[in-house]
Amino acid sequence: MNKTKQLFAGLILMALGQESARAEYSLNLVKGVTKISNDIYDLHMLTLWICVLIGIVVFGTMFYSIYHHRKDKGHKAEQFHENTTVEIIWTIIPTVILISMAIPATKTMLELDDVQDSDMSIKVTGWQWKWEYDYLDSGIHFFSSLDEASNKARQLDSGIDPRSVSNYLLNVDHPLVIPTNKKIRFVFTAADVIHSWWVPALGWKKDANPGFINEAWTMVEKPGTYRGQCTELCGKDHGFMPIVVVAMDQPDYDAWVKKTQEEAQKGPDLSDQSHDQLVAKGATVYEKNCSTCHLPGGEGVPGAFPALKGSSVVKGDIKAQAEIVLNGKNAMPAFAKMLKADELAAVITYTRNALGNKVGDEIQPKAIQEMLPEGAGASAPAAESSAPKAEAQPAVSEMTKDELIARGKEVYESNCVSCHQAEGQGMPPTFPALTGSPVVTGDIKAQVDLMMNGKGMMPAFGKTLSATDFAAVVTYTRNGLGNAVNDFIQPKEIEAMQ
Ligand code: HEC
Ligand code: HEC
Ligand SMILES: [Cu+2]
Repeated sequence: MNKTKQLFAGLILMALGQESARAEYSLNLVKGVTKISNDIYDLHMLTLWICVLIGIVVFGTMFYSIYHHRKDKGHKAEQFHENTTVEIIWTIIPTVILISMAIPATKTMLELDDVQDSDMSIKVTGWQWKWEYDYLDSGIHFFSSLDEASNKARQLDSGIDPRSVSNYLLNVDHPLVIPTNKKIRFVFTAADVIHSWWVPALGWKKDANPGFINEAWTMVEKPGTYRGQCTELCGKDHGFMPIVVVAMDQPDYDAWVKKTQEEAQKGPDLSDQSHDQLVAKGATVYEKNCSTCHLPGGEGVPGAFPALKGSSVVKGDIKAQAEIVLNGKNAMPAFAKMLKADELAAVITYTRNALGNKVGDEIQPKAIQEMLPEGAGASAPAAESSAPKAEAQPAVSEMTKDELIARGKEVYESNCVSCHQAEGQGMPPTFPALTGSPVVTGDIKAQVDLMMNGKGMMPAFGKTLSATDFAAVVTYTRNGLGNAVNDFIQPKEIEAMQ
């Protein structure tokens, strides 16, 4: 009964165009905060008014004729066919109307698709169930998930009233921060299933498909916080990966970039922790990252997500379990890149000593750090991940081709896969394939040059990789990933060029 009353109240408020305290019942599209979103709004209004006008004219004529020319007044139906004048009029008028709508619509569509001359690019990757943002220019990289308050409240029988949570299901832990008045190009892809990135205030929505790149752009004029959601329909959990965009004026944005880069440099806390500390911290990490699939109590979803409660993997060798959590397995995502070493150690320890399990052991962040591929773990930009390596190897020494290839594979996996993909197949047309690439199979100096200085969206690696890593990855791309050029370059030669 109460529900019905609320519904009626909502409908009445909606009809009156009033805002209720709880939600906005506005009838029209939102205007948004970009030129494009305003253009789209204007286009919508133009078309709406044209339709209203047509409706009034057509129905007006109809009702007028029906009333004034009715039979009891003595009118007789006119019998005419193939009246050329009438046919010409009813062809020309709709054509003119259609053209008058098509011209502004085409203009807006072209503008919507024009990602050229952007000031910066952000790669957006959809994951089950979070978003990953890669700032291709500054190297900033992080994951953005549902905020903790919403996540707690949304659990079945949580006992928390969602109305007591501000921005329920529309808030995240790390928002996407962008500068105002800059043309920002987005490239969209996904790591698992199809997602869809939608912030109404920006005026558009884009699908994020695995193995495929979509593009869009925005330029926000006013600083502010703009909220949106994943609008993919397949699977309820897309409803729990909201999007928050924070637009800041350039000085504030610059300060944010600096702060974020400094934080990333700090890396994970690798100090040893007590068993109880790890378990306590692991509970939070588990709730945020694992409970969607394995469920809060660890009972899993039979047939889809195995139970961790009593799992032979969780009760077995701790290293083997860490291997699965770090590198993933089938539908289980790889967490090596998403969580820091201390968080990984905590959540692994937690699964073994909670959720009905009592193994009694723990793993320390240091042990996890050793298992991570270099450069993964901390959401550190590529620059930081390779810096310590350069220190560990002050003098560049001669290496054999095989040594270079082996090392190059590691460097490739932590610095290049996100764009050129695991097998070097790339994501054409945005990220070229390295397998069979004319650059990789051509002159080695030209390849080194391109990688030193970057090109378009290809970052410059001259300063971010050590001479050894640089030589190794060049050698690897030419002799791995399906290429067999059979040459190599020594770190010394790279050093001379850096
Ligand atoms: C998107 C869903 C999903 C999320 C999120 C997820 N897992 Fe899994 N997990 C799976 C699936 C599916 C498997 C089964 C993999 C297989 O064997 O094919 C699995 C397997 C496991 C296993 C091995 C269990 C066994 O008995 O085989 C462990 C341990 C595990 N996950 C831990 C975690 C931890 C810890 C987290 C959070 C950091 C996590 N998972 C997050 C889907 C998920
Ligand atoms: C942020 C995404 C990104 C990353 C990371 C990246 N690249 Fe690229 N790469 C590109 C793009 C985009 C191009 C195309 C540049 C152009 O021609 O405008 C490219 C081009 C290249 C080319 C020339 C290929 C051709 O056929 O034109 C080579 C070689 C290359 N990259 C190697 C690497 C190596 C090795 C790494 C890792 C050390 C790497 N890239 C990391 C985006 C990336
Ligand atoms: Cu989604």
